[in-house]
Amino acid sequence: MAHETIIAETRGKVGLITLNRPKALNALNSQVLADILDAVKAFEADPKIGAMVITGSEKAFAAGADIKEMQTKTYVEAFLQDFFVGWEELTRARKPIIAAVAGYALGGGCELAMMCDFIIAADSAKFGQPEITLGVMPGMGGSQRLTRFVGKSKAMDMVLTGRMMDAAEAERCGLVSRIVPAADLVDEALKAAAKIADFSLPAVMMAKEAVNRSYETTLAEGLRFERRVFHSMFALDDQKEGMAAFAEKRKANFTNS
Ligand code: CO8
Repeated sequence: MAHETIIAETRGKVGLITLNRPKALNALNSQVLADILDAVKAFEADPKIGAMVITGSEKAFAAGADIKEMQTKTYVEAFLQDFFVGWEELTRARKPIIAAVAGYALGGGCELAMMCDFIIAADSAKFGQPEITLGVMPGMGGSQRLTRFVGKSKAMDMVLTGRMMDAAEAERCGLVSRIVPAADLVDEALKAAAKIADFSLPAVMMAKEAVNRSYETTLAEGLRFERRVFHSMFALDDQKEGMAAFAEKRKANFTNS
């Protein structure tokens, strides 16, 4: 898959997307959006792919939405284009996506990472929502998703002061799932994605859907949803295989059926 602003490649059962605008610290412009959506769509449609990883460079996962692209926009243009709405499409991906973050994940970069299913951070990672320093506020989900990840007090602190948070603080407050040495970041993220991709794809997709549901509904509704989905899993060959493999003390051979 050839793209202008990303490199999309497969590593076994994993689709790897590397942001590739080094001169702009991977700032997210409309071409990056189009390229990422195109690659994700292709990986979603590829039955050999079970999970994806989105990463950037050692210096920057992404330093935000492209300030130079938005600088001269008028209100009417932003409104009519429903500026940034396209990124929501990424959250509709049904296969898991891991964000592997080294260096700066600022503004839209932090928001892109939060749109993924979980974040693995290099010890060099720095997260922030510095939009306030530009005279605006987060526009790709930061005011909502960051608050759900880290709670109101820390989200207010980040959004209102524009300060950055290092990897240790991000792990402490639940923004990232784990920290790894910067040199191992992509390998560790690929390892995690490969592990997911070896499980039953329908079970993985249902589990992702159920966890995401917890963001959108009450506990009682979420629990009902979980139970229904759990019951439906007994229709999967992979449930029979997974439990038989446990009983027979052997490795399961999932067939995604
Ligand atoms: N957009 C465009 N270009 C960028 C961006 C960006 N977000 N970030 C960095 N660049 C460019 C720089 O302009 C520079 O280009 P050039 O060499 O042509 O001048 C190049 O990348 C390298 O950057 P620096 O020289 O600044 O590198 P440093 O190592 O000195 O600094 C920083 C790194 C601290 C990351 C610094 O680049 C920085 O502060 N970047 C901006 C961070 C930021 O403010 N991000 C938030 C952007 S706004 C956003 O994401 C959502 C906005 C929501 C608005 C809603 C409207 C509807």
